[in-house]
Order: sequence, then C-alpha cells, then structure tokens
Amino acid sequence: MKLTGVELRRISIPLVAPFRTSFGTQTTRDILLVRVTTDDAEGWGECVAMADPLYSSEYVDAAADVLRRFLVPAVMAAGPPTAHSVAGILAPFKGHRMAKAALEMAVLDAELRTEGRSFGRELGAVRDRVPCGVSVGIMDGVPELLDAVGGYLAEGYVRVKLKIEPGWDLEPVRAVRERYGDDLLLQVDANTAYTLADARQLARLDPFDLLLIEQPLDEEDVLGHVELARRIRTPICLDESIASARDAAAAIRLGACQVVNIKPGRVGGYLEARRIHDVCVAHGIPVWCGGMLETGLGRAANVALAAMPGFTLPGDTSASGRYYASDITEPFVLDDGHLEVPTGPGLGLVPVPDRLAEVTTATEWLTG
Ligand code: OSB
Ligand code: MG
Repeated sequence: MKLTGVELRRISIPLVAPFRTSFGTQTTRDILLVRVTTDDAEGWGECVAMADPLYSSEYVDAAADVLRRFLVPAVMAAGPPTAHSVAGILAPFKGHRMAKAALEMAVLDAELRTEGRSFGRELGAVRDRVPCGVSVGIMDGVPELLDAVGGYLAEGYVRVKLKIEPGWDLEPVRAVRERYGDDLLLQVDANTAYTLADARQLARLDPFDLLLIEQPLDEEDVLGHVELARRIRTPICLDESIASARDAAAAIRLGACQVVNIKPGRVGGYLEARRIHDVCVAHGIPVWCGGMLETGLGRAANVALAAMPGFTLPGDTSASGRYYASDITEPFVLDDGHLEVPTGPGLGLVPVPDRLAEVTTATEWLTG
C-alpha cells in the first residue's frame, strides 16, 4: 500500500452544552483529523488531543506540528507502510502518542478499506453492539445535575460517570444515588484532582457502591494509587497514568489499579490499545473504553474496540448527540442503551462532505 499524501484538517464543532471537568470547561471541540491517501483508497484518523494541555501534556497545535515536521515525513520516507509498522517507524520520536495514534488510525483505516475488513474484525470484536455509559460534567448545583442524569437515563444510558473534584464529590454522588437508586451503575472520574492527603474524604465515597473511581491522583503518582487502594474500598481505575501496555502491566503488578480505562489516543493507537486489553485480560482486570469527545470517526473505532471480550464494563461510548447536535459523519444513535458496531470496511463510515466542509477551519496537504 503506497501512501500518496497526508492531509491535516482542523475542524471546530460546538458542544451541545458546556462540559466541565476538574481541569476546565469546554464549549467547542477543536479537532485535528488526519486523512491518508493511497493508490486506491483513503483512510481517516482522529487526533484526540484537546486545545489546551490540561488533560495531558499533549495539545492539538503540538500534535499538528509534530505530525507535519516529524511523524508524517518519517512514515512517508519509510516506503509502503502497513498499520503494524507505523508504531515502530515512529518510535524514535518520544511521546506524542495522540498524534501517533491519529496517523496509525488513518493508515489502518486505509489498509482495512483496501482489504475489505472492518475495525471490529481486525481488533477481535466478539459483539455486534456495545452497552453505553455517559460521562456527566461538573454542574453549578445538584438540581441541575439530577436533571442532566435523569435526561441521560431516559435516553437509555446504562451507566453514569460523574466528574468530581474537591468540593464536588460526596454531595453529588449521594444525591444521584438517592434519586436514581442502588441499581444504577455509577462511577466517578477525578482527572487527577486529589492527593493522598484526601484519602479520608475519598473513603467517604465507599458506602455508595461505586463501580470505580477513575484517576484520583496525579498521572505520575502510581505509588500514591497503590497506597490509596489500601485506604478506600472503591476500586481504582487508571486513565491518565496508563500510556502503554507496559504501564498497564506495571500498575497492575504494583496494585495501583483494579480496573483500566483504555483510550486509544492516550496510548498511541488502537493496536497498543488491543495489547493493553490483552494484558488486562491475562491479569483478570476488567477494562472499558474511554472517550475524548470524538466525532463519528473516532467513535466508530472506539465502538469496535469496546466489542472485544475483555471490555466487560460499559464505556464512555456515548451517542453522537451527547456532544454534537450535528456530527461530521452519520450520527451514532443509542438503541436500547447500545451502539451498533460498524461492519463496513475500515471504520465503516466516512465524513459527510458538506458537513465536513462546514466545520473545517484549515487544511494542509503533506506529500513527504
Ligand atoms: O477523563 O475520561 C476522561 C473527556 C475529555 C478528557 C478526558 C475525559 C473525558 C471524559 C468524556 O470523561 C469521555 C467521552 O464521553 O468522550
Ligand atoms: Mg478519565
């Protein structure tokens, strides 16, 4: 498969409502798409880096820069790539996993489209639909939160994740439990907002039977999570701390987590994401698919990943409408709390041209 060029495309899409986490509030999503062309196909990749380096060190302008200056030239110089060769070609360049993931995703999509195989088939999907959770941002008050959660439950979401931070933890969790009952699958995500000094406060969440608490401490504080796990009963799930299958193996061995959130962008791509799945399955650690407010492109691949056997917890694979009134692809729509795994070649869908044109803010064509 010979690469003929790579397009970097920036799009800007408004969110249906502000999304507030412990690291900031987003109202629009500024996304970098990567499109590769080959002799007879094209492939799409989506970079999950956000506008600011607040979730992790990566941010979208840096991803575009490293792709333009280093990653795309290296892949184009290496001769006809296969998706499985991309990570090795890019290995000399440190970090920048979200940028690498987007390029690998685009090459994989092109390859699979050429071969007539779907992401689901390639990754080892064993289900044709996946159960979906929803990530609920920090709100101005508990009444607003209860309304938002009630709306998502009415739509059919099977699991609720509340974003928390110091000052917004016990009260919202208690209120949601009291209103929506003990059977609700409920979990929380702190995005690194706490320290070990907060262990006693976090232990107050124990009575609420949460599925897990996601990334309470700093991304580099793996040993802190080991210590915290001794002091709270809620299972700890790592997100930001896990950048590779090796990280996952180490965190599991140390006892830093009982669950892992797998986000392909964070770990350098869908192929590394699959390896993390395999490591976790081998250790009896449940995994679920995280999200980064993806368009239909990233969502399609995430849903395929979430259909692998070890994904035993509902993921943040929400419907397109959770974030976007109008997606760039045909929207993913919830059916009885589930999304269907696409079966067409590659991602199984492409952007709708008019819609893509409407939201595009810049394009750039790279040939080597
Ligand atoms: O920590 O999981 C996270 C969104 C942006 C950055 C980090 C996170 C999130 C979410 C939303 O929780 C996941 C989604 O619905 O796409
Ligand atoms: Mg998270």
